[in-house]
Amino acid sequence: MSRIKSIQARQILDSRGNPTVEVDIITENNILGRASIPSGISKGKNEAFELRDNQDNIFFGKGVLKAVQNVNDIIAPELIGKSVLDQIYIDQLMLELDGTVNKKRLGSNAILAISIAVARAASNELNIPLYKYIGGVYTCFLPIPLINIVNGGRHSNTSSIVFQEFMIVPVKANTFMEALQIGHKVFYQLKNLLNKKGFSTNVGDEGGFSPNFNGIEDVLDYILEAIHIANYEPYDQVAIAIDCAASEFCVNNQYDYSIFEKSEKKIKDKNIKSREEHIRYLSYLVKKYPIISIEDGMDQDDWEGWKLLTHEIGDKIQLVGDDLFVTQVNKLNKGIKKKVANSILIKINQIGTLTETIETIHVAKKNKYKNIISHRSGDTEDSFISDLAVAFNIEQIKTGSLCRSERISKYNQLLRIENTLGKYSFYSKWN
Ligand code: 2PG
Ligand code: MG
Repeated sequence: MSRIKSIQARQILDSRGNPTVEVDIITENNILGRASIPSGISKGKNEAFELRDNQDNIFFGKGVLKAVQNVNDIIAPELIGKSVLDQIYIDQLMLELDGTVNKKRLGSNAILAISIAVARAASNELNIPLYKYIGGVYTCFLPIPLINIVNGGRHSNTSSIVFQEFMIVPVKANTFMEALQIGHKVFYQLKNLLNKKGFSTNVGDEGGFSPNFNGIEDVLDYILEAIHIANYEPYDQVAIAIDCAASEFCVNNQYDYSIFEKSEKKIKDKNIKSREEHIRYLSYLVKKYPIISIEDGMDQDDWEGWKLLTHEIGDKIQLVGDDLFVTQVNKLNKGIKKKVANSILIKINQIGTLTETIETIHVAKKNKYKNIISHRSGDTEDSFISDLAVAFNIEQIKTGSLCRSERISKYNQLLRIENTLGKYSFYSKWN
């Protein structure tokens, strides 16, 4: 029953137009499970290996035909006839087939596409919504969205802002729909404000605005003003979250705030902060603005800095490890032991199978680290992460701004889930 009849991988394009892997799994009952894989640009160095063709003249080397071939020629023959209900077994089989620590042989993009397609095929076979198939009958919480509103760092080539993401957090809403409506109001008030000042309102990779702001505090001032104009109480109703993506601007243990500076007058040395100065600046920002979450405040290798930062503000706000933990149990365990950060960003393609992702989520929960489910800056219309968030009653999701269809597809899936759960759905509380 529910056995795999065929597996077909193909190359499709992600939101940046770069190739990515899509997999179709068809069961003997002719039920389809389809999945496509996202791709980051500010990657942690310990992420699972994303296999690319590296042929310069085709898609600038970003083709994924090798990964597609690995699915069709190596993995598929092993999985035909296996039941899509045996998720853990199938994931384990693929890990053994790969045989490397970081999925270098077959590619995490090949393995993950199958892993997710198997889950989807199983939920379709059983005719149970995906979130319920994965999480069980008591799944009922809709996550708080960390809504991207300004893009900087590597996600924009028009802004010189060194921090990668500025997000708004509708902490007090009754429903997920209301949370989006609050976010929408602030997003468009910010757009109006920027328009009035003659700034561009073009958007970056994750859909946030990215004009050439005059520094980090300038961005935060604009966001705060937009929250005020929208008539919300900063902090109590709408708070701010930041992803510094500090690994992208840490050079020789120092934090270079001018690394993305586009103007001629770049005075490099003036903008380089020592680890301590950088931490002091972050805690100053937390005092001045309604910031409740900072992701990757420190570089992925700066464990000492992470310790200091956690000591400084870890009891006041959420400190999220992204590049630091790369969704991997061993890295998270190291963090728990060293008492660094208090939350973890969960990105399925940093680890590469559904089973391993869920293991990491459980370890975090057990140790009272918050989980935040996340998209990637290059993403597709696949909304799997929305179901994943609800499946484990995870309180937060980060999936971009309120524009660009690859971001909206995640919000729309959450709206569908909220709508189907009806009175049995609950919007998560910030705590
Ligand atoms: C991040 C992610 C997603 P990327 O740093 O958190 O927002 O960016 O996918 O480019 O790694
Ligand atoms: Mg990040």
